Amino acid sequence: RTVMELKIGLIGCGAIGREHIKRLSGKVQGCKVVAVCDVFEEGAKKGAELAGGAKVYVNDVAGIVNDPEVDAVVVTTPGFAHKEAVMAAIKAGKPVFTEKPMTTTAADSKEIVEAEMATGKHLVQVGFMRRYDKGYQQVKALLDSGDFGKPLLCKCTHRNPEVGTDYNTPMAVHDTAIHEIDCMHWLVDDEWDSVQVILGADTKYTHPALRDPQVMVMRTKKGVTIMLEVFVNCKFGYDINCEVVCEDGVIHMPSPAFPTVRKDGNLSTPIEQSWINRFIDSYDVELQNWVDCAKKGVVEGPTAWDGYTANLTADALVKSQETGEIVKVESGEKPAFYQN
Ligand code: NAI
Ligand code: ISE
Repeated sequence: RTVMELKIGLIGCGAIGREHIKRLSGKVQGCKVVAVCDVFEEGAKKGAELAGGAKVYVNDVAGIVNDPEVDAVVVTTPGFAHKEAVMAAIKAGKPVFTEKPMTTTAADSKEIVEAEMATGKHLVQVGFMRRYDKGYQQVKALLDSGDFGKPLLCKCTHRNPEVGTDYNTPMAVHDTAIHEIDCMHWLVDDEWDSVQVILGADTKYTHPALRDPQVMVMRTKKGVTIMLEVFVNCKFGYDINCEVVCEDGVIHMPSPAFPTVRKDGNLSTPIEQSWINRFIDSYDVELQNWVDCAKKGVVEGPTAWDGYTANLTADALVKSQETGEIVKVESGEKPAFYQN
């Protein structure tokens, strides 16, 4: 049947869940959030209110996914809870958008890939929204033009002002660096070959369960080297940078601009403070595209295979956090089902 207005059930009414409810009830066209779910009733009620009234499910993933009023599912629970909701949506044959990471391990993500392939339908999209960011897209267009020759190495920073006390060393990989794991291999159009984590001096703002900052060195099969600084208690802002060094020049990613001001003897420019604003346009474009595609029964954005290979790379980085050694990434052949 043709779905005129995509009726969405959203699971996980926390920080990004609420942001997505607002955009799916405002900027994004052709959809409506008809049901929400959270483990906490209060959170679910708040989500329902932001949707302008929606059915409330409390701690009932199967209930919301199988609600006949729900055409498609959005998963914004923490990473460890994504698998249950995504698997339930696949079982129900409904399109599902899950925030990153698809799951927290490659083994779990492989189960999702196999379950989706068994249905013969493309149902899963992963929230790697950087592919929709104007800055990354401009860098990619320049790289693809061939005017800069081949990319040789990339220097990236992924800095957050601070994180909660439950954020630990492996989360620097599967919660944070997972964005570069997906985005940088898409940008240079190559697969990961090996990775290494270098740990050194820790900031006084961290705690024993979190090594911070971390340097991640990732190499693609063609030998492009990505040097990524992950620093999640940098204190000064949300600071995402990407520079690609090529044979015939260097490309620096633009970020949304702030005015430079002269005041009180200082010349200054503010730094972004949160992912909410830094990637605000990307989330809008990403979800509009997902809604349009879900109605047609197709997936144009990052697939379950992208989610799985990101997890494989993340697992290798976590292993290197423990040993300091270079770890190989063995992703295997992309199944025909996921070839464009
Ligand atoms: P959060 O902790 O603020 O919210 C998670 C919500 O899910 C909470 O309300 C919690 O009660 C609920 N929840 C937990 N388990 C549940 C279950 N089994 N069923 C129903 N509800 C459940 O977390 P946040 O920051 O909103 O992150 C959520 C997800 O979004 C994570 O996977 C995170 O990595 C991702 N994220 C992505 C961003 C991006 O830039 N693409 C930015 C921020 C988060
Ligand atoms: C968060 O979950 C996100 O996805 C943000 O984009 C990232 O910068 C942050 O480190 C994560 O915790």
